[in-house]
Order: sequence, then structure tokens, then C-alpha cells
Amino acid sequence: MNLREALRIPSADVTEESVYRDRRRVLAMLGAVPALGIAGCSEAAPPASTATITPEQAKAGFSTAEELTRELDATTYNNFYEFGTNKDDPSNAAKTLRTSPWTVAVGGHCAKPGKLSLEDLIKGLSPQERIYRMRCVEGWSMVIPWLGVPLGDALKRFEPTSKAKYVAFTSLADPRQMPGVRSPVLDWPYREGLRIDEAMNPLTLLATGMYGKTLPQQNGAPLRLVVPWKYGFKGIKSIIAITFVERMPKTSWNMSQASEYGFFSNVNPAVDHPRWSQASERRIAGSASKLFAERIPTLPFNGYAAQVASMYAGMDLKKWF
Ligand SMILES: Nc1nc2c(c(=O)[nH]1)N[C@H]1C(S)=C(S)[C@@H](COP(=O)(O)O)O[C@H]1N2
Ligand SMILES: [Mo]
Repeated sequence: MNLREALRIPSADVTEESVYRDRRRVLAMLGAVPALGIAGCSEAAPPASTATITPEQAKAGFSTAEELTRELDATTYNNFYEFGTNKDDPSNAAKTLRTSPWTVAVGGHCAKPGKLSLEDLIKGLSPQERIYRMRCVEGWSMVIPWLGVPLGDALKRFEPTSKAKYVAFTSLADPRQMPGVRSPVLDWPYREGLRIDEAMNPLTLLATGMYGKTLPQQNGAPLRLVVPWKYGFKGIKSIIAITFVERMPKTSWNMSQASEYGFFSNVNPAVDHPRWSQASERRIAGSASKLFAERIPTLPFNGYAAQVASMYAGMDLKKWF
């Protein structure tokens, strides 16, 4: 009998947030080790619970005691335009995305480029749970428990050279599996990028799971980026290529509307989107209804200023929005 059976945890069904919370409490008592949410090792869910955040975790920004978004909301209210532009399109259409085998090409300015399986990309790195706020540029936010590895730990192994000033990311764009890619809503494939120091920041996560389980397709399985101090669109999903580059890479939303979506896109209540205010957000958490969730003030760098503001010292954040 494995741990999952012992705890009578259903493996297939969508677990409600309350069940997840209970399970984490039980696992915390058992002292279970955190596991990456990848196929085959998902039975040991992470031990951390919001009740047991250490002062160190809180200081690092790795966790928060804020109310979690319900798993059902985080997995049915999505932006993943490769599967359509409505919030429920990804959860309805992405189940057919084949996430295994999955290969990631890592190249550009580095000493050890390579094409690796997802398993090899993260092999030997210590899996972590991070409970992060996620603020979408559209004005809503969630609190999501992710599983993954720090991006910097994964990137260091490729030995980026001094020419690696930025990191570019590319999503899969397969029209046979992704119906949205057949429409020119964006210039496919979806592309994103970070400055190298942002990529190496301890908060930046390469996620393979959420809510103690493997990442669902609609949330960017099997591998997506999570950069909690930036608007959600920087968190590129279903990554197939990571490239070390010298110049600021082209990014999908900036290419589509440069006046509305900057390269940096740090969450900033003082810089409004040209078509709406960014001063507050609808927090989708707990039993709050998605469309009428309470508005709360948006914080600079999404509340991670203590951890990241120093990277932007001396920069005009209105100009570099
Ligand atoms: N490839 C790809 N990545 C993407 C998107 C997308 O359309 N395609 N949408 C982005 C946006 S706008 C947001 S807010 C987050 C949403 O992540 P979630 O659905 O897991 O909450 O994914 C981001 N990553
Ligand atoms: Mo977003």
C-alpha cells in the first residue's frame, strides 16, 4: 500500500482545495518529503502547509498564509490561447495535449547546450513547493501552490556564458493538438523572456506541478514558468525551448501590442494599462465567486518588492513597464 492508498487519496479526480489542505496536514504530520508533480512520483505530496510557514520561507517570499485559490478555479479559469481565448477553453480543450515524452532544447550562449527529456532537465534538483500570488494583467489574481525547481538551478548546469544577458522561452505550437494555434490571435509560437538576473532569482520557478499533483494540461503541462512578481503572461506554458541570448528577446504580448505589454511587465499599481487601472485586483480565492471577487489593492512587484526590487534599482519603471 503506498502513501496515497494509505491516506485514501483519490489519484485521478480533481481534488478540492479543502481536501488538498487536509491531505497536506496529514502529510506534514507524517513528515513526507516533497515530491515533484511529475508522472510516477506524485504520491508524496508536499508537507508544507500554510499553518507551518517558517519565518525563513516567509522572508524569502516562498510561501504565503493568504487564502488559497480553489483548485477547481485555478484549473478551469485559465489563459492558454493555444486552446482558445475563453477562460474555460483550456480546461475543455487541452486534455488531449500529449505531455510525455517531452523534450526541451536548451541552447544559445552556453557551454553545454542540449536537447533533454523533461526528466533529465530536472533530474537531481530538489523539488520545492512554492505558494505564490499570481496577478494577471487583466486585473484578477490567485494564490496557487506550485511544485517545481528553481529555474536558476536548472539553467546553471548549461553553463551560460557572459554573453547570456537574457533567457528566451518558447511554447509548443502544434496545430494538430492546439486548436487555438490555427487562429492568428497571437504570432505563434508563444514566446517569453527574462533578463538573466531575473531568471536566476530564487523566486523564479520552473513548475511541473500544482496542488501536490502533476500540472494539468490547461495550466501549462508538463513544464511552465512562474515569475510571481510579474504579470501572469510572463509565465509561459508548455515550454519546449530555452535559449540564452545577448539581446532582449521578442515576446508574444509585446509583439502583439507593444504599447500595452512591456518586456519587464513587473506588477505595478502605479503604472496603469492604457485601457484599465492596475491599482487593484479581483482576488479569486476560497469560495469567492470568480467574477465578483473582492477587489484588493495591488502591491508593487505583487508583494515581492523585498525580494526583487533591488534588481531594478535606478530603472525608470514607468518607462520600462
Ligand atoms: N503558452 C502560453 N502561456 C501562457 C498563456 C498563453 O496563452 N499561452 N497565457 C498567460 C497568461 S495571460 C496567464 S494569466 C497565465 C495563466 O496561467 P494559469 O492558467 O495557469 O492560471 O499563463 C500565461 N502563460
Ligand atoms: Mo494573464
